Amino acid sequence: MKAYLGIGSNIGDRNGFIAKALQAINEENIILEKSSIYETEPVGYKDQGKFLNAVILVETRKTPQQLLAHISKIESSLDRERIIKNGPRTIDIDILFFESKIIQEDALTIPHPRAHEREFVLQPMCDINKDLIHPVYQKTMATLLEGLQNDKK
Ligand code: PH2
Ligand code: MG
Ligand code: MG
Repeated sequence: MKAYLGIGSNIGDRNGFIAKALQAINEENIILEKSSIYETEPVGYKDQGKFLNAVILVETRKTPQQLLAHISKIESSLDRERIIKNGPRTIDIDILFFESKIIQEDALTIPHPRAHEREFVLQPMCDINKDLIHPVYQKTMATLLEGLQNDKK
């Protein structure tokens, strides 16, 4: 099964945390593609440092729930502490898309509920697969990104 994961870091050695996260993800899945790494302004809670953001495509034998458990374990092992919602973090790994599944559970929403409205997700998604269709909004990553950029004008 193929899944797209969003990765973010805005504390400490951000590139180092991303590198460690990729290494840990690759221990139990296969990383097929990596986007560029982008430096982005914090969205939401603004009083925090800039993020580095990237997206990867993985081939996994896990279920979405098993994949979530794996990435949560990696987040904990990289000193992630949840103090402020949407606040600073050493590493954040989010499941953005899992095949074209739509899942709504207490602990897991796929597609990621804000993926379609975040440039720091859509820009790196477009690096990997700009023609991927969002299973809920039925628009490609390129179209969604273009929409956001037009809204800003
Ligand atoms: N993640 C958030 C909230 N705000 N802003 C940027 N630029 N990048 C992120 O990864 C990010 C954010 C919650 O997960
Ligand atoms: Mg996130
Ligand atoms: Mg998260």
